[in-house]
Amino acid sequence: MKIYFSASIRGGRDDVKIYKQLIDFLKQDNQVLTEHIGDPSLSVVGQKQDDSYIRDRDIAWLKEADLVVAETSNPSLGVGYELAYAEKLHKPVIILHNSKNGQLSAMINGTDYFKDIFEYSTVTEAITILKKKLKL
Ligand code: 6IA
Repeated sequence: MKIYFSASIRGGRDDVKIYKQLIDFLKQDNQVLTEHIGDPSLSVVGQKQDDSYIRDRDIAWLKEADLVVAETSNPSLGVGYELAYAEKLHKPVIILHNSKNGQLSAMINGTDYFKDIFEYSTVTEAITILKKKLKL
């Protein structure tokens, strides 16, 4: 299965280690199209002229994906945009939110389409949720 993993980049990289662990788990049995999100060396600054390339490439991957997994703990405009886009494309979506980081946006939590929203507090717990949802 092709998975689009969505998580904060310019919104802040404090949780990058968590993203990497979740991606490493998902990669065991799936193709993660956005593996770079777990790369700690991915810079949060970039050339503005690259942004339309990044956006169009990401949307192409989103269209190709069988499943979207979003880690929403660190608020990110890009993740919000991707979730809204995934809803429009009727893609299955799993949302993981670390309860330590405050409440999930009402615009995501209040969207009926998003049925699989899970709060977690440790990576092990998040992986257990993914295992259950992916029936591993
Ligand atoms: O607003 P954010 O930057 O936090 O948005 C993060 C989300 O948008 C992620 O789920 C990505 O799929 C997408 N995204 C945002 N920036 C990039 C990116 N930049 N490369 C790939 N996907 C991205 C490369 C680094 C750049 C800052 C120079």
